[in-house]
Amino acid sequence: MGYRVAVVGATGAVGREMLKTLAEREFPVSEVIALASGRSAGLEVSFGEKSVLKVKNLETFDFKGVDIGLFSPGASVSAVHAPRAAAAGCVVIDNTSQFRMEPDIPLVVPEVNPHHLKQFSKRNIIANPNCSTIQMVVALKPLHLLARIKRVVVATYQSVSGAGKEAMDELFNQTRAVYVNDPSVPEQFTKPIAFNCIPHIDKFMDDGFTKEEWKMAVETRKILDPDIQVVASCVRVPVFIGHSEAVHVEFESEVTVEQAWDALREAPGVQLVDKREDGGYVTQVDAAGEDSVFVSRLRRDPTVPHGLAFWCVSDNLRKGAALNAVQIAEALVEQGLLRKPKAA
Ligand code: 11C
Repeated sequence: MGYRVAVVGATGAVGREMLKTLAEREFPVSEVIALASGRSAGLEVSFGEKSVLKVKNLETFDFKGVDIGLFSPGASVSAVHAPRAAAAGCVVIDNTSQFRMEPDIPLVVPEVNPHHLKQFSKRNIIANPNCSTIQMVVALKPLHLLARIKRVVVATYQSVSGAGKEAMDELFNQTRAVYVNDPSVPEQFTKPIAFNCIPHIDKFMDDGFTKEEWKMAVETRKILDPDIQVVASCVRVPVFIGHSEAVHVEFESEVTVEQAWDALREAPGVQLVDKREDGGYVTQVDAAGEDSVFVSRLRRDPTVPHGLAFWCVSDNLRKGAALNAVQIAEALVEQGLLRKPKAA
């Protein structure tokens, strides 16, 4: 017995990671269908160690009989094809920003708000949050249970894989070009990304924040608590995989470092690595390919009445995207929210 699962955007960095994650976690499938734009139809993608899937054309694909659609094709494509799939009875788990803030669409991180999932039946669509939000709320949830969080100040250090495969190629090519003295013109980013940091992710909004910074604020409130204030500064750094965040939290009442350590040690999805010595913390290179949100450098913030500061790191393609989407599918199964699977 297993589910018919479609992966939409199967040739992209996240789509490939979705296929890998489904196989690694042995999600019960009877069939996996790889879908992408007409341009990519006919290409081959791997599903697990042994299977190769031929990519089909999303535009002409009929979703009738498909149980779950894991979508990561870009917001404008999801805007058209996710409702089409949902209307055909497929439960869509959408990794794009298209539906996240719609009130009747749940925005879910299974470690944080699995109880929101049951609202999905109104539209048949569940939204997967932005990668930088996901890792932060996984770390904040156990702390919020200790003493309510009032305000979060966060600075991010986000890898180029968040911007897709071409962006990863640009970092590689620009880095190489510096060594062979053959500089290339930036295409994916507004400034050179090799040996540089760019304080700009997603488009600018009227108030001077970028959309990535806005997403971290509004998504955190929708997932965790509508009363939490969040101010973010999002920065692209020359790292291939993994996002890091320096997070400063202000609580309503006192939380000691020891209480926070204990809560984080027990928290689902979190690994605490906080040795307060040289190398006793996690970096992006350590977190790439891993499933956890790693928390390090936890310390008291003495500049506010009840404050803590910490560093958190996660693989943005895994927990920040593909893994979270597959965990949502697993939670739907656990909560009995999907129709019964057909025999394989
Ligand atoms: C980045 N966080 O690192 C973005 C990628 O809203 O799903 C994910 C964008 C999104 O560029």
